[in-house]
Amino acid sequence: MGPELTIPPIFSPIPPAIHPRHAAIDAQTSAWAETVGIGTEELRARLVSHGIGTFSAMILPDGRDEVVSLLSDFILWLFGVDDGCCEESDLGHRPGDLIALLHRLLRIAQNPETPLLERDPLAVGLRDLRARVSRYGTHSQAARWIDALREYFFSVAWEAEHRRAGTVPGLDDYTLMRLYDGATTVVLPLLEMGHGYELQPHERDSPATRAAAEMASFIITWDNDILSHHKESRSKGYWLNVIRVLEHHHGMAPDEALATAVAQRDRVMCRYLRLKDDLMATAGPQLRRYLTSLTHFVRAAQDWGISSVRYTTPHDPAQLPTSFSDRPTDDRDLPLGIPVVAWWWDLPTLTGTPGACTATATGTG
Ligand code: 3E9
Ligand code: MG
Ligand code: MG
Ligand code: MG
Ligand code: MG
Ligand code: MG
Repeated sequence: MGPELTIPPIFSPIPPAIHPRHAAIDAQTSAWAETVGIGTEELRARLVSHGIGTFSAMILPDGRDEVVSLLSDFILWLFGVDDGCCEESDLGHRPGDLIALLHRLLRIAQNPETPLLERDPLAVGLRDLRARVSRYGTHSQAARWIDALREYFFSVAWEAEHRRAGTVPGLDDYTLMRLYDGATTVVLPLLEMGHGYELQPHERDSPATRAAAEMASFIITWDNDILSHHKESRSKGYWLNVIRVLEHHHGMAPDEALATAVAQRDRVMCRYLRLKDDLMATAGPQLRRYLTSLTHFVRAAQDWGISSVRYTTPHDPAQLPTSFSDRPTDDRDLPLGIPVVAWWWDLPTLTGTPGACTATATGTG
């Protein structure tokens, strides 16, 4: 257990938003988890107290009700995998066995009729999620959702090897792993489904859109590392977090590691907002909608991260902020010195004003 860190208000110029049916969606997700039987009773009781429906309602504040509900059940399911199979379980120390389970789950996502894991609650839940993805998305959106699950599973297997060996990856490897193991990319197809459109491949796969999505993943997962540090550093087992990586490999004291992580996410937030505004200027309606949803996703993780009992842990309170800052601690438009993401600064010159970090987030899509 490390020394207690006090987390300062983090920089977020993005306005908050929430779907009006958040309470009903949260209640439906609790009922879904119970019906499917996700996790042990103890884990399930914790998960249904975390306000995951509220989180989903913040990600898609004006999305279709059915898809906000689908997203909510899916995020609870993801925590069933991340907490139940990886971070709090023996399987999470056996990467080979974990990969076998995850492969079988992928087959179920692709072909739900496959006679595998027929009574396993995670498989039962995944079959239901897959049916709803097919109902609200196109075939290619379903295929991308499965591909994104594969990249999430691949990264948690890598993390499991570090857990087994008791090792801490360096910052570059950690960043690469974290772009996927925060399960941010599996949410992206649902952003489209939430508003009933399909982003054209030439828009989705353009380097600038890809960079925006990667930067959103970076901000969401760095924010999670900052806000979940208390929960994670007090957990009984192995834990991995950018603050731990910076302490371990860069010889930083905890408060120095925290300030460094905050500065990194502030710089990426500034870069993200400039890129988003730049893309918005020429984007068609679908890409505008997508970028607006990505931005809601970033803010949702912040609002949920400072308020969910998952992170505030009232029985042993975390020192979390209750508000946000309108000023970055570092607004330099320079690469972070993390090679795997240096390409974000190689995109064609942005037209936005450097340092204009107070850009708007909503009302544009
Ligand atoms: C997050 O990292 C793990 C994911 C499986 C959580 C599911 C969340 C999403 C799909 C949306 C992204 C939101 C985030 C990252 C908050 P980690 O550090 O294991 O999460 P924890 O809650 O344990 O800190
Ligand atoms: Mg919306
Ligand atoms: Mg995790
Ligand atoms: Mg976790
Ligand atoms: Mg965390
Ligand atoms: Mg939205």
